[in-house]
Amino acid sequence: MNRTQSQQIFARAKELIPGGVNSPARAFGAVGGEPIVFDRATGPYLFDVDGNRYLDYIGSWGPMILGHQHPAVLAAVREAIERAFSFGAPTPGENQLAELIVEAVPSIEMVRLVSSGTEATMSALRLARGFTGRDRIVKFAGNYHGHVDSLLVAAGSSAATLGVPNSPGVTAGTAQDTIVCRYNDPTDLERTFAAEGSQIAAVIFEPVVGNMGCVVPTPEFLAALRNLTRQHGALLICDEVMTGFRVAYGGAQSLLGIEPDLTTLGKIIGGGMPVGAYGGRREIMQHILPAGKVFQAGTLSGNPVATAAGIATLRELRDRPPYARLEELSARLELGLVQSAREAGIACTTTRVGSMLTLFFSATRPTDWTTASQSDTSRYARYFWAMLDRGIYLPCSQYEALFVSAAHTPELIDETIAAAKESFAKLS
Ligand code: KE4
Repeated sequence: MNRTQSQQIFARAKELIPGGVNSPARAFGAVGGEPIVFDRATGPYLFDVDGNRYLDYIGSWGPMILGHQHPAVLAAVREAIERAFSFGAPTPGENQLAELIVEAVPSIEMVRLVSSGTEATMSALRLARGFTGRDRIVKFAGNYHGHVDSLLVAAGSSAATLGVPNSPGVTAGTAQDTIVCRYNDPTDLERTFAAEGSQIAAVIFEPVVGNMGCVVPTPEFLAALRNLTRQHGALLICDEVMTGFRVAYGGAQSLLGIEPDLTTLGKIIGGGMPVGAYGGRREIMQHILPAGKVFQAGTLSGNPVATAAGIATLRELRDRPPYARLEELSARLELGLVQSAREAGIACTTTRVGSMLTLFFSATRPTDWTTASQSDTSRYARYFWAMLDRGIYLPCSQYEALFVSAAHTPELIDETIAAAKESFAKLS
């Protein structure tokens, strides 16, 4: 494929923007080479600045569940722009989006809109600390919740469960209030609560992990999360930024039967525009300024153009649910990938929940970061490029999930499987 324009634009980008990207996930760091510069998108397709077409399995890292340029979303945004870009004041759309979220997710009685998933998780943690008066938070290795200082923390030394910064600029003082536990390990969580329970404000977790590749929780782990937090007076924060409205209209919590105290959302609720949200029990949310004393604010929170895209997207998902079709398409893709890898003699496993799927280059299905990080990332990189050269745009890291959209078709899934067969043949 000719990517001359892309290379020229990206060369200039690297002079203007750190790493040439406005988010490191896009930089192709895990697969090598240079990212592609895109020009436009429609349905399941992306088109780069050189006119090459790709079948999109990233969907802007999750938001584009309906596919690109869905007519209803496009019309809603066009109509909103004609009225105003932004007021910095209440608008009817904020109520409409809040209503849709509250109706879809029973554990959310009240919700605050923000402009990104990071803002949502950052605010939820501050609220949990303000509500409980406690300092400690618990997260899990392999879970990503945005670039919040207190969550950019790696597991501490084996002796201490307290975290250590995993980014320059995060202070030791911040990291020491974060405890990093092992995902799917109830005993580790029990041990942590036994030692620190009275100081823990909240536990935040991905209900279906997307950020170490797709990893699912065990029933025992889910029970430990809910029981231990309730027993020790800590809040359970379910980070559904990726899974919200993705794996089901009610999010992963509706599939897993877990009732968190707070939920964070993003991605799909903006339909591709910048929207995040955090919400939960009314008695907790009422602590947020100006109803309560926990400060949180945002110039473009609830922006009318962004909320218009989110409202149109959620209404489409509510009124014409695509989830059964997404399940069929995604199961077809998963089966095809597994069979193709097996025929090529390549050790792979898959984990899938609805239209969220990861093909791990590993003989064992990961259950936590320790097992996920044993995947053959260099083989994944070669697979990524072999597929890209066949017009299939996959996540540029083994530790991400791919997403099938409602704009995909069985024929396009079969094209993807055919490309995978050719790609696996090049790997073995
Ligand atoms: P944003 O701030 O990027 O909108 O959301 C942060 C976030 C929070 N929680 C979960 C579970 C998330 O997956 C994310 C962001 N996901 C990454 C992809 N795995 C976004 C891609 C990027 O960082 O550019």
